[in-house]
Amino acid sequence: MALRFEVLGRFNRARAAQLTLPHFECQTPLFMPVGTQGTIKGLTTNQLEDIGCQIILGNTYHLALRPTSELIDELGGLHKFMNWPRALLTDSGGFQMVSLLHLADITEKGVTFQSPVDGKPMLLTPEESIQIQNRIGADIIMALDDVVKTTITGPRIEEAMYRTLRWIDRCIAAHKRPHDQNLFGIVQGGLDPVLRDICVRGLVDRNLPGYAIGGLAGGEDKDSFWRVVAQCTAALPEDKPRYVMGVGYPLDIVVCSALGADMYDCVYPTRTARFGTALVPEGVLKLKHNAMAKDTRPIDPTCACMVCKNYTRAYIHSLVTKDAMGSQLLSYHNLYYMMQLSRNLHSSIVEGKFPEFVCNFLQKMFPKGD
Ligand code: PRF
Ligand code: ZN
Repeated sequence: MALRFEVLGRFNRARAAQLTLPHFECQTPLFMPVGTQGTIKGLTTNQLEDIGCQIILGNTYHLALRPTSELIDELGGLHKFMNWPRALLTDSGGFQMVSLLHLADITEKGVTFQSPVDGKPMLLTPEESIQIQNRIGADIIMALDDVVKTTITGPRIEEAMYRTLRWIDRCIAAHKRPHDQNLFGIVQGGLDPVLRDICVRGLVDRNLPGYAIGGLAGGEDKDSFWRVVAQCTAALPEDKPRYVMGVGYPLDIVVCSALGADMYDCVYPTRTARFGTALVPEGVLKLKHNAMAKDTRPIDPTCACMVCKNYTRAYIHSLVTKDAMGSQLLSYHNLYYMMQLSRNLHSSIVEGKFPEFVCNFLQKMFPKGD
């Protein structure tokens, strides 16, 4: 195994840990920003280090198409290519194809899709996904899974779960760098507790270095979402990291951490920034709003980030949708907010103050108690 996971503190099911990866020693719970073409839109890797970012996600699907995994490999791997010295995680690519290209078709062989470059049909097999991720060289690589929307029901959910279990063995067999890359399995099974249970047991039997909970954050209600996370975290090993994929909103991260999850990724903080929205303790602040035009306060007067120390709401309002600097400044602030949230979760658990932290967080976000 190419990782070490040491729990430093607990509060009921919540845990704070040190996750040691080949390129970085991380503190959990942690949030991972999502990049596309080897970049987090609008931020330099130095800025990402400054805000305390520990792991970033590279998108296998985008990188495999352009500049291609062969080229990244030839140039010494993605860390070197994008000048990111800390940890990297790549997703297997299947989920991105299914969610981005509605043309994707899944069979036992793999995921078939039309190349957005030349329109030719292409097949991504579990073996190929791992080979591509081995070339990219991230600290954590993800198994190819069969993902279905949680909002659909019926036999397709069961088929996808069993296929995900069959594919994990093909992924394990294809993995050539277990000494310096950690292959995580992904729990599927929709909202069905029986299917989730079978999947968790199957993956735990494979003794992988870490586990992800997939197939969520796709439009299901919060109650079902939290129920599945609670069930999976309770059944996954205590001494391995647990990653909830595609999550998300600050509130969801706090709840999932209380349920014993450790890692998260989502495009939300950077995507919402590009639409002019800032994350603040009260919820969100819409910088496009006319009320911002003469507001000389920072985005969040309690935020210590570079943007809040230097710029006014009025200035950012004037840039939003007119100049790339508007979304760059907002992305910087939003990711700083997510990193601060991760740090606060970690330290409050270590210091035995997790309930106080959660109460305080909820009180600011829902002052009227709703
Ligand atoms: N599987 C993979 N990537 C993902 C997900 C998944 O289930 C999700 C959750 N919908 C986000 N990203 N491979
Ligand atoms: Zn700020």
